[in-house]
Amino acid sequence: MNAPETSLHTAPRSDWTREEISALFALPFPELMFRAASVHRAHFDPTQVQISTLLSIKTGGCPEDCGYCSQSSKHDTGLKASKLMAIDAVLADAAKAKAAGASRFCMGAAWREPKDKDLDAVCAMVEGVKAMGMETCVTLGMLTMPQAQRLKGAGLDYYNHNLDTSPEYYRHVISTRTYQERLDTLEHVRGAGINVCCGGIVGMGESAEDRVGLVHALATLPTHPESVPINALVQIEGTPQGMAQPLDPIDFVRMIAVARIAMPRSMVRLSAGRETMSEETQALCFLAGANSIFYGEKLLTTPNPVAAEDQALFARLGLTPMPAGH
Ligand code: SAM
Ligand code: DTB
Ligand code: SF4
Repeated sequence: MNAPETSLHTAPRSDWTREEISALFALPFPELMFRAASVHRAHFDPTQVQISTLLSIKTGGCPEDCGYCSQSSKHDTGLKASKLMAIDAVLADAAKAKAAGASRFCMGAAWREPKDKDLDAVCAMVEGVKAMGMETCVTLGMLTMPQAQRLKGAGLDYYNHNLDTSPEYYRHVISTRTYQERLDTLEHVRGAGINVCCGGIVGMGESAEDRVGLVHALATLPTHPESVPINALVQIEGTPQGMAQPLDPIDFVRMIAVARIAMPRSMVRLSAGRETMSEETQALCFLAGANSIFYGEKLLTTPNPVAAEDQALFARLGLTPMPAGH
């Protein structure tokens, strides 16, 4: 089938078919890039990139078996598990991130789901970070509706919970939590009035059709996620995905471009994987419509480009950080 016309000023659609998404991936690269860049500038200033800093507030020892993850207790990755950080220590790190220029602070915990007692501390962290004038995001695993409502009450702006891959490929990557459970958590987050941050990972040995399936699953959610992180797999020794075939960088750029076209008003985040990505590939991702990155020398457990490197890249490309509140 031919790729659907790319309309610039219509409301975001949630009725995408797999065939339409597949036809976008199949476009000649210059045509795909032109369409993605046109959609991007119809909704955003293409020179602005939102910057978020990540902190792992509870590292390792996770009971889930996600095949890519350094923090699963099911894989022998040599990572040392630690308890939930103290509130003061988290706020001190948040202050450093703000001083370095981040407008959003994202806190991640290696839990299947938070215990209610843990949520007390996380709510205090959210309140503290918000009081500094930054947007807040947490990723804590599965969430019930009352838990989502508590986080909303603390002022949480975004909750990150990824679909990770297509519904078909999912069982090859994770066995301890179902796709439907992920969709249920997303519904609770949305129902509580928190912005949704939801995306996935590419480079896990999935087929081109699975990448179509992931974009389709995201773009047919009743409301598009406000933030869509596209992660390039960071290979972790000791995990089942540790030996996956690296992805062609052009295919990664295509993934960003198709996500941008399918979810025109969402922030598309060029997420994990930048440490080993060339600056030229990153530039193509920005041209394809990526307008958010993780900033600071560490993601959760793996390295990210240091701030000075990203500042130099922004200067080289004429990009500027997006102010908070977008
Ligand atoms: N435990 C929570 C959960 O899984 O919902 C939150 C933290 S988890 C590390 C957040 C997301 O990071 C995962 O869903 C996955 O998409 C991404 N991620 C984790 N390890 C990764 C890796 N090695 N490479 C790329 N992305 C990764
Ligand atoms: C997301 O989609 N990517 C971030 C964030 N959400 C929490 C995490 C990336 C983790 C990369 C591997 C690590 O550092 O452990
Ligand atoms: Fe646990 Fe999240 Fe890692 Fe899965 S991705 S093993 S849930 S920390």
